[in-house]
Amino acid sequence: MADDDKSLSQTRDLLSRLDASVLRDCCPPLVALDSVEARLIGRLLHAFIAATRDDPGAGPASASASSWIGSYPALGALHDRIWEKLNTGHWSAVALTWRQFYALVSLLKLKYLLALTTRCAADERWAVWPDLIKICDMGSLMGYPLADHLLNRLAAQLARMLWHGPPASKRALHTNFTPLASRKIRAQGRAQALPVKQDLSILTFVSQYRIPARSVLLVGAMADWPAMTPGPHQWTLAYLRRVAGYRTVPVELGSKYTDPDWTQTLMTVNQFLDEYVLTPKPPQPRGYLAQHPLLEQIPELSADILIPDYCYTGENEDADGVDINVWFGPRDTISPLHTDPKHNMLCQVMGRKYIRIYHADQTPRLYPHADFLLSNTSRIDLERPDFDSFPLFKEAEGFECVLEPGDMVYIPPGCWHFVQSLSTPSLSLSFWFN
Ligand SMILES: O=C(O)CCC(=O)C(=O)O
Repeated sequence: MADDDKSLSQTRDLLSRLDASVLRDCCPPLVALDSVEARLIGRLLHAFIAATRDDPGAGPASASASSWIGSYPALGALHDRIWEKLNTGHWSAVALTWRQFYALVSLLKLKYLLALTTRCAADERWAVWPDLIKICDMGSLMGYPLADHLLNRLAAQLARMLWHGPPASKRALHTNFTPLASRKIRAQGRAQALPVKQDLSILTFVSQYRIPARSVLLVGAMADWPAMTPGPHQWTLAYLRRVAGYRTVPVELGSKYTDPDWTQTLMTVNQFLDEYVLTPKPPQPRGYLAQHPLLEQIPELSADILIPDYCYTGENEDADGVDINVWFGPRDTISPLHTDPKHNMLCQVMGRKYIRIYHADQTPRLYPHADFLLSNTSRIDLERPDFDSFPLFKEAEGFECVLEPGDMVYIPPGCWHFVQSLSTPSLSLSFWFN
């Protein structure tokens, strides 16, 4: 059996055996439901699973239970209904049950479509693969990690199969792309150079920077990362397309999160690269794949990086306590002046970034928003500071640095930072730790 066929049949086996375990995961919330509609949807899903369990390849039409629901359009209608629930009101108020349903319906759609692919010619089958990966990612991002992140694992497996599939399924990689530099640093106001260190020992880091909560730039600190080393795992756009191109990720749209027209959407990494990084078309808003745990979504990327030893100088004994997020985009993405509650090592993998730092003792000169949700964000727009409204800002003592590939900057908890990308592309990883 060819490798692809073997993976395909393993995927199908996995899916055909999942019903019991997924239902076990779902049953407690289904039983505990207080909404009539959710209970009804729960029953329909049970019926759908029962109807398709024995013979997924034949499709549900032949099954006896709930025959009216036994069709893909019916499953699609359920999917749309649940999607509507996920998009009504604030995300934090969406009941967990709807997210579990969404994950379950995504799994069922995948199972159904995969079963149908057995009847397709190979080229037709590959053509639907990106859609299958998208179903898994949407179910995983908007849904719930049912059955030990099964949807995410399936997405990874399907993406790998697609990459190793027929050449026609591989996208052309941009070879004629010229990196772009930013026209100017946008932050106004006085600042002095941030202290720079090389080969900083853990002891010195702790005594001179971590304990007194002072920021420092560590140059050349990522030299041993496979992601930074020429070779098969070096992070280039081509590599990211190969490993992550068909995966769906959240993208922020707008110049910065404090702007009223700022919003978020979901798209594949390939689409983000094509439309927002390589050839953005003004006046479309700037796109930023910001603060996303991409390494959790695509665990094979974790093998390409090393968690800085500095992250283990506090309560964290292992990688579990370190939150890793990716910040990827074109030049001139802006993260306005804000603080975070954890220690941070912000590491630059591709391109360059400008960082403005104000230590926590400068807070009275930085005018945090009064609104609780924005209380970690300054009211000062560093690109156009209004000195009349915020006169103390003139006295704020800031530091600045430019992160080059391979550099990392330590940002203590509560320390104000403003970040602007200076190149297309720019990719950083933040490591938040205790
Ligand atoms: O890189 C950025 O745009 C912002 C990074 C940041 O704010 C952080 O790592 O906490």
